[in-house]
Amino acid sequence: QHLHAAAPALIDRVETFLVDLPTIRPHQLSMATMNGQTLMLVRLHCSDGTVGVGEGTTIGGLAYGAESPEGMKLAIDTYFAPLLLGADASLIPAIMARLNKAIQDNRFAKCAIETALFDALGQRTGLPVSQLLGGRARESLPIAWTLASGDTAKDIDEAERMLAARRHKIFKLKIGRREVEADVAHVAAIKKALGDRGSVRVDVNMAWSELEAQRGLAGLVDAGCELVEQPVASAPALARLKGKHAIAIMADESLTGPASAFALARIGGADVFAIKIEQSGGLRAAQQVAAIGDAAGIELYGGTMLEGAIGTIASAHAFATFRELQWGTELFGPLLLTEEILAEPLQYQDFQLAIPNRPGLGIVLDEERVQYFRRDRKQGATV
Ligand code: MUC
Ligand code: MG
Repeated sequence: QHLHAAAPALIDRVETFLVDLPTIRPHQLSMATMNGQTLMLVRLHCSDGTVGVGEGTTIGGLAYGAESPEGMKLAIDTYFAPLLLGADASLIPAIMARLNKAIQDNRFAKCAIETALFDALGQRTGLPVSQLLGGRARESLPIAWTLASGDTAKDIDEAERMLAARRHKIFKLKIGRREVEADVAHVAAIKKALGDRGSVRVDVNMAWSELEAQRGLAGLVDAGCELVEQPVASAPALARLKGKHAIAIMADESLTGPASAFALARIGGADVFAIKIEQSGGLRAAQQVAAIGDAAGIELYGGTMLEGAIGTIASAHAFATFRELQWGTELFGPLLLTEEILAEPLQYQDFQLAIPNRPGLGIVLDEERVQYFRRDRKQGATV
């Protein structure tokens, strides 16, 4: 038999659509209350028969960032697709370089495309995405849960249920909507109820001024809270707050890819990086953010944009490759949704998420359910 290179797999078709799914309860964050989640799904159909899937998801429409699911779809259909069609689907760095040259920002949409390319390459080669990204440092990931019902007693009940089910023992509380003192009292009550059975962290989503943060951090230390995520918007203010109180400062919104990670590390703006594949601009960009954190002595946490199953498992493959993951992850997105869109649900057990070992992302969509929840299939749909 002659040795010859296989014909390249070309991208034949770029398919995008929106899927609307309800949440199990209202999810209250400082900038938005979510009653549902919209997933922007992209499928790249390649000439070798492989089809890669990727997800672009954000929080509360445009409340969290400049990209919305509808906007991602428009950007991919109009501007990304012409750059993708006919390209050799296996040459992922070349494709991403081409996109990055022609398209500014749009990091979430780029992440969805890169995810789909890696999924297809995994199917083509028989390897899981985590292997394609360099190999795993771990087979499963610790999963935090976010308490954000807006009610202290309900949050305590919910945490107790998660502990009893052995699903989560790390709890992230969403605060920043109310007065600082009211929020601190809420955190203290939850930590007191959980004791040593659960750890408590908070995410302020930039809602505090620097002065409010000074007060808030002191109160949170007394409440037994171990970490505060993005208490203020400004990176220099994060740097001024860091080290003043016995509580870890974690950057989230301030991290928008490798350059921002480097800038933040340089000014000493964080004890911990919350790394998100979408905010980083893709799976490999997220690995670069992690490497910058490692090099700077900054600890790591795997964050979520409350993605559905596809974005969640793509994140899991990337986080599996991180050398360090001192603070675990919060890849609980699919558990916040009432509807399963996979043929086989992701495996959450013993406080961990198992990372699939099958080729590509290692998941199979339940096509009927996906089609049922498509926005453009609903009666009277305009998008
Ligand atoms: C964020 O800001 O970290 C993650 C968990 C959650 O409930 O919301 C997010 C987004
Ligand atoms: Mg956050």
